[in-house]
Amino acid sequence: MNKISVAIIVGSDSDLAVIASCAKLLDEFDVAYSVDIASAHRTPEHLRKIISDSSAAGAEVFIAAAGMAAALPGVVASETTLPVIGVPLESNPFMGTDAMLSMVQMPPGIPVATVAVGKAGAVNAALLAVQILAVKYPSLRSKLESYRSKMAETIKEKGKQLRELGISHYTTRQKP
Ligand code: RP5
Repeated sequence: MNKISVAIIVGSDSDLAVIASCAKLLDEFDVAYSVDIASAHRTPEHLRKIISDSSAAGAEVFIAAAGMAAALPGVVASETTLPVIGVPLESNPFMGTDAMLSMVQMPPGIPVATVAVGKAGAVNAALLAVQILAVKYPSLRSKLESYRSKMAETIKEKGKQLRELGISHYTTRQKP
């Protein structure tokens, strides 16, 4: 997978810090990606060009992250038949609920796979993109399996460390 497999688009440079978790995870899976800034409302023509250039460059999945009245993933989805994952980002005063509803409430016919708000969503967007690509690239399936095994091991290890410290769930709950 040397060509661009995932095209990440953010609505503003102010979104880049959160989406860094997504890019980092794609790096871990050795999945190639591009990152562009384009806004559905502020730069609609530029956005259309990025969608078209990314598709021509070999993008197979789009990840679109935006906050506020986040039309970005929906507009991307309206311009391509490739899968589009939407990451709603937090902003005041609605803490990402505004962006989430803009993404999840797409009209029938133009779906956006909306993930969690913020950093959790950025991580899950990368994993979902890898899972979509794994249908075509079997080598990614074993990487996903080892990612999950490592995650489970890390959680079990944390529980073990708690027990070694003599702290159990029960005693933690008894504290005021
Ligand atoms: C959205 O508006 C962007 O995705 C960003 O989350 C939000 C605020 O953008 P800036 O004013 O920080 O550029 O379009």
